[in-house]
Amino acid sequence: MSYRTTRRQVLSSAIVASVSSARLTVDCAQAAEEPLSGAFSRNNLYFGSAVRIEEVVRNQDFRNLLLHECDYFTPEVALKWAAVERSPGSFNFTSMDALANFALANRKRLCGHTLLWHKSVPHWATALLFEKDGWRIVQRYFEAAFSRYGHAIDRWDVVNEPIETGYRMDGLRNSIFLQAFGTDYVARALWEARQLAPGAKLMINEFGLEYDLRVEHDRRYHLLKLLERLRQAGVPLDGIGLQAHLDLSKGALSADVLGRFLKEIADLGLFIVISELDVKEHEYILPVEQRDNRVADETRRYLDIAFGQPAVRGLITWGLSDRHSWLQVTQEDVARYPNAWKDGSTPGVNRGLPFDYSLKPKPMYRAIADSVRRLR
Ligand code: 9MR
Repeated sequence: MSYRTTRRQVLSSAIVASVSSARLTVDCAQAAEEPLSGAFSRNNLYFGSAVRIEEVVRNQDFRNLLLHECDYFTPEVALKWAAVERSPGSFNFTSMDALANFALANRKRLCGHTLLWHKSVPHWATALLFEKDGWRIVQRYFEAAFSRYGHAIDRWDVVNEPIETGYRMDGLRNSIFLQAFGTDYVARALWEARQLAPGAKLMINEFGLEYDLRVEHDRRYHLLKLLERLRQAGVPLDGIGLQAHLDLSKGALSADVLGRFLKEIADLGLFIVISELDVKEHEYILPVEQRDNRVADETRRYLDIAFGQPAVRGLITWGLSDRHSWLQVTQEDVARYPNAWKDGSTPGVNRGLPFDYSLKPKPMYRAIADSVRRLR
């Protein structure tokens, strides 16, 4: 697929070039059309990406690309508890400050990702959480985060990934938080956040909810039940982040199943953000063009369903370029093709983000742009 040829692209390239000098340094293949942020905002949506500020600082081209395409950033790591409070009561916000400054200076919005996540509890805290006033250390972290970024962050992932099937009847993850504080730790965290940030949007962020698989069906069911309980109890919850780590090994997406799930969330009065979109590939043996088309097709299928739900407010991809993706081609992926890459070549990186390793847009970029342009 060519990104250089259509009349609309040529026209919008001229417009883009006139609005921002920063944009002039963006590769012309990227600048060749209206940025995603523009297409999204015309539809009352936002587009953004997870970001590590260290990568922005190191790469001028990547910095320009982020500023060009996004109007929202999610800190990929910088705000997480284990990242900021390495020893009790001693906070290091250097990385998050740099990202917040970068966002504010460029008039971008920021997501508060993420406060309570079982995978990001500082080592020193694991025993302390079980002490009599163990909640106090959660409070201290919340207070530090909200007092520092309350002015810059309008939407917080207060609880991340609270659902896990196969262990408890209520589908709640048997996390350190549940063990230390009981099942109402989710509500408690949301109340705590509301007190510290009366005007912010408070969210739960969850993964594994996309496919027509038994386990994902159960995850959807348990998440909806949790949301229902929270709403009935009047707990301050405004929205849901659906991570959308798509996976080409998981079978077909069902418009029926996914559409109904999104509607049930919306019917509870909650808004939805597609919060961590990317695509894990499966058939690394195919020619690159076909791999990219498969990623793009899956993206298009998912977004066409998601954007059919008016409660969806925005889309964040989990990184913008394959250069910075958390998704790896694993040894198991390679082992599935014993006769491939015998010449010493490799499948390279997973190609599940809108821009490739050298920051050239891929068909996935086009799929995102098309999905939003087809909208309301
Ligand atoms: O992509 C993130 C990776 O770089 C970090 O090492 C990891 C631990 O902080 O978190 C990853 O991001 C996760 C996100 O915060 C929550 N959903 C799953 C993401 C991928 O693991």
